[in-house]
Amino acid sequence: MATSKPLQFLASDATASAVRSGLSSTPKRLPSWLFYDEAGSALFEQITTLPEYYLTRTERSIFESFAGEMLEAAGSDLTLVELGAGTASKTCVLVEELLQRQKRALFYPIDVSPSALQEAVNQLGRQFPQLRVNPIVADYTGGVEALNRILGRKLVLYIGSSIGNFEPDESVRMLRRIRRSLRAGDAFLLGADFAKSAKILIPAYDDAEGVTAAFNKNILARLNRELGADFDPDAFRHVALWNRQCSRMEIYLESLCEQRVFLPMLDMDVSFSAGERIHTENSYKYTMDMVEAILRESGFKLEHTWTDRQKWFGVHLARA
Ligand code: AVI
Repeated sequence: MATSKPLQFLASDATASAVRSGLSSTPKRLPSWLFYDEAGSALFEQITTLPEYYLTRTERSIFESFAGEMLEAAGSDLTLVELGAGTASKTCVLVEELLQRQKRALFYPIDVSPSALQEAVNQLGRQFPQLRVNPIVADYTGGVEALNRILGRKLVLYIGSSIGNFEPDESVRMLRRIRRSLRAGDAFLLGADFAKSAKILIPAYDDAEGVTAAFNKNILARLNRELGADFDPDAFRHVALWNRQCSRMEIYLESLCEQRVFLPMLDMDVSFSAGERIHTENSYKYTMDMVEAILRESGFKLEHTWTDRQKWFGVHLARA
């Protein structure tokens, strides 16, 4: 009898059903939230430091230039909450400015990755003794529910262009849920990447070092780890395309040959033809009209937008 390697982690029901439906549909797709297991979250942190990936450093520069104005506009006596915080590396700038305005502050970073949150706690705790950091391990759904239970006047951050990985209708649904969890006086900061030339966008999603390719292929390695699948990540290539009409970067894994993959935990065989793709991610690039539309449709009022000099990235302050 054939024995297979023991699984390192068991896939959740959500993972199993997303993989089953995504790999049996035409064209094949996998949801981008599958990127973020421990290995994927670490690879994403690496992406944020790449020279081609302008998003993180550009957004950070906006915080560095305008943190004072942002907090002035948000109001006094604030509790900071960050959805999808990761290691909260950009939030330091805002925290530093906040602690010049109030003696103490509370910060609730919310993320799916316990190790990223631990790093946020260590880093911020060391740097800011007057800051109390209360990490919450949760996905977006759980994170938005947690917002309801946080007391005091909140400044909720949803930065890093995370909104870009949702389809426009999903973004509106999510923003609506965030808006419903805010009370009078609370403010919301949204970070979104602006549409720009393909010459800048494509390398940002297909870097020379191949870190984004490894991040994309980690999805296959994850299915091997959690579902016992036998994907050969080297039999796929990373593809990044700019879809101007939909204003989004599209990320795929393209099969380099005709092949069959077995996923024992799903009792599923998946065939690929040479050149067939799995669509793993969209990353929407916003125009001001698009930002205004999603905020309006979700019941927010846009109060202010800060951008870098090249207008590559925008941070938007909105209220319920
Ligand atoms: C997390 N998110 C905002 C990233 C983005 O730019 O869409 C994920 C990413 N995908 C490839 N590179 C980075």
